[in-house]
Amino acid sequence: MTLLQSWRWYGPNDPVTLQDIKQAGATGIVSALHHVPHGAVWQLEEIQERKRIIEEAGLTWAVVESVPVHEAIKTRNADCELYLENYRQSLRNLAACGLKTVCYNFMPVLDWTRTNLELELENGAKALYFDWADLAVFDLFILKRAGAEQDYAPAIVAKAKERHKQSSETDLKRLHDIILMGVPTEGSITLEQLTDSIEIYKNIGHAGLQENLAYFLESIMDVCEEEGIVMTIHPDDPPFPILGLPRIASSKEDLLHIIQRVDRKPNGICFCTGSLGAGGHNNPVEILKAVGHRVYFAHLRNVRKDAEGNFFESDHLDGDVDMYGVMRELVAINREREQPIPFRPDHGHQMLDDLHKVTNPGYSAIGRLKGLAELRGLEMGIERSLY
Ligand code: CS2
Ligand code: MN
Repeated sequence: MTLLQSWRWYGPNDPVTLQDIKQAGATGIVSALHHVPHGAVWQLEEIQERKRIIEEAGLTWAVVESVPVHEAIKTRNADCELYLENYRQSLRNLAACGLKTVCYNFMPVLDWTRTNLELELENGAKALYFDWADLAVFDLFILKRAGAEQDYAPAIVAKAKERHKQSSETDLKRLHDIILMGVPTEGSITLEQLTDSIEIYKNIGHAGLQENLAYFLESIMDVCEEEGIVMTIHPDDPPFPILGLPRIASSKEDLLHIIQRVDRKPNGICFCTGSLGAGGHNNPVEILKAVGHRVYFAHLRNVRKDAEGNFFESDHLDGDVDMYGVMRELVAINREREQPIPFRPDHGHQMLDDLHKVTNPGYSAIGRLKGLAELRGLEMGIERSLY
């Protein structure tokens, strides 16, 4: 049994069609009802409708990514119980439609963060990029967060000041928009909202956020067990604290803590090599060996870091992540499973014809097609030579 080759599809508005995905060779669809406001119950009819569209194209809806966890749950505020009940109801409705693998994240306020969505590579393709000095420009001069300077190395602060001097209004606006950008169709947040959230999370802190995650998991595990659902937490991206916000899913220790703190089978992990691999403290192969028994979904992509810790998303088989090592381990884990583990190429470069199209950052077709093709070949090579 091979891994399940999957592909994220944003729904009927995604410029990449289900037909395109079939040509790319994926059979599992990773999708979500992005139009449903965060925290609202996913209605049965809506789930059925999305499922129907996917199946009519001859594909299967393999993973729900994501059922977003409302900020009320992450911060455990007064509305928490209401949103937990909504979450449980969404899970029940998904299970009623046969959808049993769910991805989510527990990153405060922002999902993944980059500072440039079109870093031009030597070959002309474009990649997503994270740069510390640019983040510092945002933090110090756009967000103007109190005490921000202390969170950066002096050399980065100096660089940021210099860069800020040379930035035009347009440059700063672009940086502002990129950092505050949300998942396509789910919308962005404002600077004011971000500032308010930073204050709230300052009081919660690292340990508090860990507790809030444990509370969330404990509140949904019975439903998951009853319905046969597995939850997979997506690691923090990037895997270190930014903008003064706490991070609790950034390392091997964090992931072990999560699965041990609520030690029940549905409490699983979405193993994202690109997110984990962006941290110098992480060795993805080692992490997979430690937590593999709870990995029910994988995101495979690569990153290349420089000495300062800036990183860009590199080709799937070429970067700091030992993709051969990861795939070898994943294939071994998959062989012990009854259901194949779904994986998707996560992001890809914007390249070839896609350079002339409007695409979702990281989610253009051709770059992911290339990534998927390489990963599929790698898997087959491992299968044929080792087993
Ligand atoms: C995704 C995340 O594009 C990506 O990097 O892996 O947006 C992911 O869907 C969420 O963090 C999971 O909740
Ligand atoms: Mn990912």
